[in-house]
Amino acid sequence: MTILDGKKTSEALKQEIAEEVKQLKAAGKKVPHLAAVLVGDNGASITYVNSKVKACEQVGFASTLVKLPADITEEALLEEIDKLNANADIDGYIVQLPLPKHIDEQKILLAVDPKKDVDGFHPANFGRIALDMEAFIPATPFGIMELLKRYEVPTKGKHVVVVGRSHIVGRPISILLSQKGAQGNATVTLTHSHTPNLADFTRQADIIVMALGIPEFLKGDMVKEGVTVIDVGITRLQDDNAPKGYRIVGDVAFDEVKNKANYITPVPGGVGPMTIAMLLKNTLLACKWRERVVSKLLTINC
Ligand code: BQF
Repeated sequence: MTILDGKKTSEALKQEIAEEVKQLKAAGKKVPHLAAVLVGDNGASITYVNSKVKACEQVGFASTLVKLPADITEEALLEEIDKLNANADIDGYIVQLPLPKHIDEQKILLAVDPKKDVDGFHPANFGRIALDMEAFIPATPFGIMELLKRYEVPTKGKHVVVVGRSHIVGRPISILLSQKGAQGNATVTLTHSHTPNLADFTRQADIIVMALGIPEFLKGDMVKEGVTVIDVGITRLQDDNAPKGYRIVGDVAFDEVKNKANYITPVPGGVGPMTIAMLLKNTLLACKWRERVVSKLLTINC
């Protein structure tokens, strides 16, 4: 059994990104600049945004945190989005989800310039992914693909069972794993809350991606010997003995499933840290792609 160590892998990735930033600087170019919009004071959201800003510092990116009150109107938030779209120094930005209930999330995500959409949540990016075009891939599925790549987990001809059809994880990862290419060429079954006898599917799977949000849902008797298990769950459970008053639990009963698994991601320290690293990767790409556009324009002007 091999643990797919997302913490270690994300550190290696960040090192590589930091190296590229040094080279950009040495060449007299601007460093990548990520902005994050945080609306309200949801505890988990604050934690996530803070780790993104910290990760920017680690690799030498510039970062901007736009903090907005929970009662901001949709109109005022859209104005902030417009400002970020127009700000030439910002290569990419994210709007931390979830947003307060009075705000239409879809409307906000549609307002993000797809070229700055480093979360890959704009329909233009989703469509481009589905059509095998260059695009921003949402950080969590992108991180899963990178983890599979670095550990050389075979996917070609394998049966992948994805559990959960969210726009951010389940849907996109099912597309990516079925695509042509090194980490693709899998046969993918996308399951969800209306799938009868889910265990009949998971027991057949060579690779299981759990993105359901139910703590320790996948038990030992629901998987076959030699399975690869990717756990995307991150439920916060109250734990008075833990330093923060809670502990993070995945969708997999790790201690049961690990005995049958060939490869398995832990929680914490699996997919989560990869998500942060791939957001940085997307921001670096945004910066490079913008550079490419600018140099094309210059060529025309000359
Ligand atoms: C780890 C997220 C649900 C809704 C909105 C490291 C993260 C999590 C876990 C993290 C997530 C989940 C993020 C670990 C960002 C992943 O060590 O296991 C990092 O920061 N994430 C988010 O920004 O918004 C979410 C999950």
